[in-house]
Amino acid sequence: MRSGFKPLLGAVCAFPLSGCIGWQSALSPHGAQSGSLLRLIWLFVVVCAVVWILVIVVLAVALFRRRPIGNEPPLLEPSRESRLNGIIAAATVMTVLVIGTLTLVSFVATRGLDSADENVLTLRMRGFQWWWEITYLDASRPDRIFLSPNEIHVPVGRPVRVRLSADDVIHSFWVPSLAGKKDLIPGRDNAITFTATRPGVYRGQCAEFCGLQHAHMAFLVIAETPQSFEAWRRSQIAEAASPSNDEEKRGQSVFTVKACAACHTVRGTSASGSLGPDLTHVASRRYIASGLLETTRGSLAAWIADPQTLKPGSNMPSVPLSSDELRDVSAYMASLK
Ligand code: HEC
Ligand SMILES: [Cu+2]
Repeated sequence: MRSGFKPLLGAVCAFPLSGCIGWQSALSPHGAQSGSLLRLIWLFVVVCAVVWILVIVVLAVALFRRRPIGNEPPLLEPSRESRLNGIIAAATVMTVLVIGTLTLVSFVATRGLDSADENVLTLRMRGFQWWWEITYLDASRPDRIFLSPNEIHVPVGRPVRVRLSADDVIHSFWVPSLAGKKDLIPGRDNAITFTATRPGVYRGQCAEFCGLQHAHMAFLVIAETPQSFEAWRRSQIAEAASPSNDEEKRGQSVFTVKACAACHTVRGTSASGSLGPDLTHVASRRYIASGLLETTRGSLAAWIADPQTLKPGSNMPSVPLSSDELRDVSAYMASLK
């Protein structure tokens, strides 16, 4: 092989394959539903490839065996005519059979996607421009209901049913490694069910163009063992940590006195706004602003100082703060584990 060709070949092969791995890929399923969708995709690919090859072969044979066009009008050959009619009829039957079977198989496969037993964990997810409000419901214990914006934790092996709704525009729930896609439509309730089969962190993304920051509308699904899920749930149900030093104390009062409290809730304080994400445990989440920035004290300060530069058009305004206030309020935010 000539030098230069090998790396080129490698690059060409690696490019399409790079989409097949990682935390957001329909081609590496980690859930029951995404597994059956992948089998469906492969069935379609194989059947369609076989049909395509057959069509091309027949076309090539016809081209190679074509007879020269003479000046005479073509003769009518009854035996040849009836043979051709037979072939056309067989091809028609085959086409109907293939399309009918594929339709039936995809109907059965997609219908099975939404089945769940009584052990199901139910969440409510609302799409907003441009973040996700996620509520962990508990019908028998309202005191165990809590919010976890942009981050879903689920126990491995247990079906999760997500009730989907939207208030502004249409969004779409999509975690390719775990499940298919389902739209969140204003005025209409949808639901999707998925079961993670392996622990891991999977990325979800809004899959319906919903405005300026559509690309920055991601969320995480963290699948973990039932024990660590329960531990996480307990920590999320708890009220916010109290400030442990003077800086955090000052930060808390900046938060409750300034406009922040009008839009955000921190359970255990007087802040109870609901226009923005619940911040009771904001520092326990891996990302802020729907996957835009990893959660650190620095990124929290950058976000609070100028959300409109980091995420232009987002529904959080820049609230004027002195540099001391900014330092204190970000220390407080970073303490909300
Ligand atoms: C007018 C309502 C409003 C006000 C006032 C407001 N915010 Fe926000 N905030 C939002 C919205 C909406 C988002 C989600 C933005 C996005 O991701 O697109 C947000 C996001 C955040 C986040 C990231 C949370 C996450 O989990 O992604 C933090 C932290 C935050 N705000 C802190 C503050 C602080 C501190 C103040 C006061 C200085 C404040 N906010 C004032 C509406 C507001
Ligand atoms: Cu969206």
